[in-house]
Amino acid sequence: MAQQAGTTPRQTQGAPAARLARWALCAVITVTALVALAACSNSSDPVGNVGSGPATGNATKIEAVDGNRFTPATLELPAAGEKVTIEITNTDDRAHDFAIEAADLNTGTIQAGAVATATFTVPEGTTAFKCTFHRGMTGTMEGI
Ligand SMILES: [Cu+2]
Repeated sequence: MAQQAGTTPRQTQGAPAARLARWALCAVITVTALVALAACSNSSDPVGNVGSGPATGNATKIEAVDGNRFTPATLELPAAGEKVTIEITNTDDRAHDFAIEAADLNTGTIQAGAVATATFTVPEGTTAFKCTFHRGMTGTMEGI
């Protein structure tokens, strides 16, 4: 038997209240699952002169590694005032990012196995960098 457009077969299982209760339960389970997923999947958006993929020219190299660490954790850069590119390779199996708050810069999420670059002018003195996903995943850089 053909159905009219815009109509659905009438459900006959259960009273309306029971169907509503099942629907509400499904909605609660779905929302809970989405919230749990969001809580364990880190992400950040790119800010500043950053890019994905390897550097095209000279770059200071750093890796994000297993154990929520950067290596090396101390970077020696050209003299303050010079432009530098840092190439960040994520060799870990979880996502990280690379941010320099003093330079208002963030690569955005670097997925496992991915490479990103950050280009900026070397600040005076010692400058901190970090992964915004993992507390304590930090390092410092200094112009030499
Ligand atoms: Cu991290």
